[in-house]
Amino acid sequence: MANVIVIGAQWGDEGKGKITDLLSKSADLVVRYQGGVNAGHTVVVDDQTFKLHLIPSGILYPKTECVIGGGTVIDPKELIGELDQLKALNISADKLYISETAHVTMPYHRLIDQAAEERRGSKKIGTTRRGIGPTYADKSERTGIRMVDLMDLDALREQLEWTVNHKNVVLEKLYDLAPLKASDVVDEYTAYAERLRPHIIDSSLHIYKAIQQRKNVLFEGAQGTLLDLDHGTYPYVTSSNPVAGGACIGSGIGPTVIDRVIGVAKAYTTRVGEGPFPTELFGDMGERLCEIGAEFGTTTGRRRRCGWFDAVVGRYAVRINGLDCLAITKLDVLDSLDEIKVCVAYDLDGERCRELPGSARRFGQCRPIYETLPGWNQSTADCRSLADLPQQALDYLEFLAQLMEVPIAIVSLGASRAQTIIVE
Ligand code: 2SA
Ligand code: MG
Repeated sequence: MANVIVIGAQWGDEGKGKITDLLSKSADLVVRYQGGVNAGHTVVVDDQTFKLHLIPSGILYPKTECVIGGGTVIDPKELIGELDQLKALNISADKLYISETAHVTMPYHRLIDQAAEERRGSKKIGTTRRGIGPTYADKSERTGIRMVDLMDLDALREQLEWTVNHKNVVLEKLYDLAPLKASDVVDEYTAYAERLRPHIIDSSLHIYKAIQQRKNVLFEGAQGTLLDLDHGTYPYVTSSNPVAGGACIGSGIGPTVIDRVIGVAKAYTTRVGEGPFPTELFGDMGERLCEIGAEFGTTTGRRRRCGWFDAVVGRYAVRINGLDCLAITKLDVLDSLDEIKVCVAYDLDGERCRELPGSARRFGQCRPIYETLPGWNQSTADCRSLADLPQQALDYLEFLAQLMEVPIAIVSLGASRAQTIIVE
């Protein structure tokens, strides 16, 4: 297993939760390195469904340590809610570690995210409205509050007096919202600080020591490559770096310790939120994929936009992340289709194009060029090896692997741990 990064190769919701859950079994440490409560992982274990946002799904294994790294943004209220959920199910969170350098989402971040989205009108990004962008903006502006600041209550009080007054100008003057009372925010976050204090550590050092002891570390990306702040479809992106490179920055480790990068992609494509999506299906077929695939956001319940597999996006993800192999998920969702399309290139102003244009507007003008493959019209839900799969499903997977020039190492055929093929 060694040190592995798992990333989303599309627009998020590729099924990383299930793949990291499978790999967590052999991991000593699972690390979240970016994002916040905008992420949502659904893990199904023995008929119990867990919906986690910040805590890595590795927490479900008793021996696995979980780290919420310095590149994440933490909404303490939500995190405590997740801790309570685990407690109610008798799952220990003793092995959950939180980086002291992670930034904290404050009440004004949520308010500003929501108000800014309203104001953007037709230019809205379709954020999860969880305050992610404003928390990262404060980090970049160097006015953010970090977990380590939350631990120093006297300094926190002083810092919040200033920050809340400053944000109140934005809330009142820019967005016509009621101001916040600094003392209320201090009281609320003081209580959170006490609850989270036992979990706060120097996580970069903790991970370093684990690697020195030859432990297996799994770095778990949230969202996906096309939502990356630097490499996604800007501005329709999140405010962090879900790509493999983000794992080093967001965990505080050097790139030489990474042994393997696995990309997770759905057998088709989904996107939640606004922004270009060349293979999006608007008619019955889109409805059908959404219905069969149960494509609704884990965090917001929003309906996900659905479309065919886009190999241009796939190849891009292979390049940007340096993928060693792919995990293809939700292949079973295609079981009942007569034929399946795969986008192999785009038509942009009459030219055949195999790379993503740099501007979202130009990307929106790309028309997919499809190749059509026959479907298999039978259930794959109970297949446990490649030999069990119908020939057309094998051909489909082979076609994807050829287009992306990386092997497919894992195929997932349903939500449960058993519905998985590990390609030998
Ligand atoms: P934000 O809130 O600032 O990160 O939103 C910016 C864009 O990033 C997209 N985004 C996501 N896309 C897919 N899945 C995400 N997580 C949840 C899930 C989403 C949900 O697992 O289902 O429940 O709605 C996620 N998080 C952020 C977002 O749609 C914007 O396009
Ligand atoms: Mg998700």
